[in-house]
Amino acid sequence: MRVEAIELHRVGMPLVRPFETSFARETEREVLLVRVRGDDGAGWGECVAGNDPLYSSEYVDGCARVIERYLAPSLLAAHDVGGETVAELLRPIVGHRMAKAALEAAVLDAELREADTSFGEYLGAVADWVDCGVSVGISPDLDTLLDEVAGYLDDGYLRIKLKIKPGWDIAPIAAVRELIGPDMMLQVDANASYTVADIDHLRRLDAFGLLLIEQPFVEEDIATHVLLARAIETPLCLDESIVNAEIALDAIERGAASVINIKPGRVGGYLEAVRLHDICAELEVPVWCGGMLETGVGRAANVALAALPGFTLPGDTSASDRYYAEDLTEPFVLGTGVHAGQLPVPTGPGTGVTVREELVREWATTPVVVLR
Ligand code: OSB
Ligand code: MG
Repeated sequence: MRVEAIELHRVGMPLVRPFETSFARETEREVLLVRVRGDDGAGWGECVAGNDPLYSSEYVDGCARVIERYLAPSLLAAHDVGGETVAELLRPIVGHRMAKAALEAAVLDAELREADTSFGEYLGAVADWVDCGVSVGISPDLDTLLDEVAGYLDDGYLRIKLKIKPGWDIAPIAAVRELIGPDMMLQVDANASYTVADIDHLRRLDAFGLLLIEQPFVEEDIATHVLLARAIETPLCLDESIVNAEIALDAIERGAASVINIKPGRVGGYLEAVRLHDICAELEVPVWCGGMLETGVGRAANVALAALPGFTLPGDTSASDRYYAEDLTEPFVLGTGVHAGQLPVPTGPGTGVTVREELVREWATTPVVVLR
């Protein structure tokens, strides 16, 4: 299609409860949505960058700026843009994967709506429902943590992920394991907050029957992950380090990770996420779909991705109400009965959800930017 305009919308979304990690305590997300208008239809994409560059180098203002100054002009200048050519058109601009991913998602959404095809069908989904886990932030104290986890068990989540950091690890993990019993899937995410000096300490996590430990060390430090992987029984999973499919292949071959968290924003888009999935499937490395506190716009596409066959572990694809009192699309609600703890894969064209444009307008934090 020919891209006629690219709109940047910024929306303030208060979280239902503060979300604390080793790197930040967030009470509100400022969501950057991009809308691509083409000669045959329009589509939406969500940029998953955080408010500040604390999880990775990208952040909302930076993404808006790089789209305005570099990425949108490249798409607007191209005669023909398709979901499958966005990454190639934007390749000269180094990095900025979350910004690129949002544009690619919007172009795909526009194209797929026009073709009457869902994201799931297009990406290769093989399931109608996906298993969901929930990512639980660092709490002020153990009682508050246990209350929150108990609520998620009642909701039906199939797996609990605890955020950990030095000083908040053994005690919360032990308490939650005690609460949920030995069989419930439990994993932890350190968001790069440990160092090589913590290897002996981290070996103690083997006592808790964890599914995996996610990203204990900094993004660039594959070597220390290899050391830890050799020292513990618990599988290691990488998140921040995995910025494309080749890096994942390298990390797996070096023995730094035996599980991969796939986040489309972090790797530059849904198509790179599928390549990463395919490589892992070939190597029989289990993958799961990560999350970045997405609204329904990003969640819809994530749930479709999580329905690919290699996604054998529950994702951080939680229901809308885990994050937001009101979502920007129709809400994602966990199923019941045989579908307890699962979300349905949207079946409508494109992402299959409708953006509530009146909410996007009402909750806007800045005027809309229209690039032509
Ligand atoms: O490390 O997986 C992470 C949220 C924001 C940034 C990084 C991470 C997270 C989460 C929450 O763990 C995932 C979600 O529920 O969307
Ligand atoms: Mg993580």
